[in-house]
Amino acid sequence: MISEKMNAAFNKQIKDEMYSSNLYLSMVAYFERIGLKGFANWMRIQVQEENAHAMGLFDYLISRDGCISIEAIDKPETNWASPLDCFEAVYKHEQLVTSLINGLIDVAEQEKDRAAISFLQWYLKEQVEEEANCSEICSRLRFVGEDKHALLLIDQELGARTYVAPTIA
Ligand code: OFO
Repeated sequence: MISEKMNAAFNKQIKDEMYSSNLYLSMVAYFERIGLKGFANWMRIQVQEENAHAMGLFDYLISRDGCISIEAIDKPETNWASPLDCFEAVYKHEQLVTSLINGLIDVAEQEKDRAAISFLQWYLKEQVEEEANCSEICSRLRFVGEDKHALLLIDQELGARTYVAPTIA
């Protein structure tokens, strides 16, 4: 069993994770367009991670005998001025997601839903990692500036990222 308020908050977060997935898919297209395949690969993995985050919430809500409602997802941006501009948008978005997860935990606390509080700890820790990863890439992009050779080295490195399915518990 789950309270109506908690149920609604979970449904909203499922939608927000799916928005993240679509936003990053739009970024895959951007990086493919400008020929940075390694950056595109990094974003493709980000898409898979966001789908896993959405499904983690989806399956959790089912396990609590909740009621799933798939909400409409807003259209994401399609263009960015530069790889740095794009990664700054990722960083800003992940900060927003962190505040959404905190809000979800606030609801769980109001509802005295200790099981949900415990479940959401994984998402909280994941956000720390998400923010740290994109903050680091932003710093490196700022450091290389207009140096195209250095940009290609970063592209090569990001191209090596592989997907590891998260164990959400
Ligand atoms: Fe789901 O963590 Fe990024 O948004």
